[in-house]
Amino acid sequence: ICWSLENRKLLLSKNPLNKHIIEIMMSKQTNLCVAADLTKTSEIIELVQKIHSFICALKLHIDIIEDFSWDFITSLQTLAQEHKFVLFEDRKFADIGKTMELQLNKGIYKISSWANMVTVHSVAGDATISTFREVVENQNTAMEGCLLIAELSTEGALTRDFYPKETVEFAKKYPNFVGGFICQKRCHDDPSFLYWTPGVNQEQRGDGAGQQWRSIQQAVTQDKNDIIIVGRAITSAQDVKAEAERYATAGWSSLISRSD
Ligand code: UP6
Repeated sequence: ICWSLENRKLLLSKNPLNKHIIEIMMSKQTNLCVAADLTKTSEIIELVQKIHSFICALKLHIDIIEDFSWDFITSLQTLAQEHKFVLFEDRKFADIGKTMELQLNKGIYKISSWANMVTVHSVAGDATISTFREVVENQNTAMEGCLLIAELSTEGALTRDFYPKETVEFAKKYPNFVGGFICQKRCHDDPSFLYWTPGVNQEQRGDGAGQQWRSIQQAVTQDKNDIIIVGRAITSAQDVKAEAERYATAGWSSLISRSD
């Protein structure tokens, strides 16, 4: 098995999301996804204007925004197009297929119309992935793929024992639609998936509310994840741009110096 990005790009032709992401990662030399957990659209746009050169993906929780508007989505799409990053809605779908379809397509946010990728819990079984596939195949959508949540970063999470392994089995059935996993440790031995990891902070180890953070070195070199998802370590920094650059540089050098 060869884990170099060049090799993985060749494996990914069937998976539009991963092809897109790996191209961005290689051309911008970054494996940083920033979690923009801010509640005002102007704060998110300002953040993106500072960090766009350092990210391959911008992760949102659209339902925490207090002044959502379609102008905001249009601005994000323009920035994403111009500066090359994907729009990632971390909705963590976890319901029956029909409800998931409605949550993807309807409501205020019409997620499937603008998000390039979303997260899906495997807890409801693989019907949710088959729903995701139907939406991508049958509708006019921005979505290129989804990530399955194999393992959560929180203390006491129930995503252990058989859970990551069974999640991987679901993903293997839909390799064109599942780009990879949200995990703490690389959860499968297949380089055609990408392994995304939250719970990264160079200075702090926890937020006092269950979140568990570890260093980039731990997340990428030891735990063998590919893409680091970083929120507050960057968004709460004094100098957001400098911090994004620091995380991107450290993340990328850990990734490219890893041989497996
Ligand atoms: N996230 C986790 N852990 C998971 C899955 N997702 O923290 O297992 C998400 C959170 C948040 C981001 O919803 O948006 O990643 C982490 O932010 P932080 O770096 O500020 O802790």
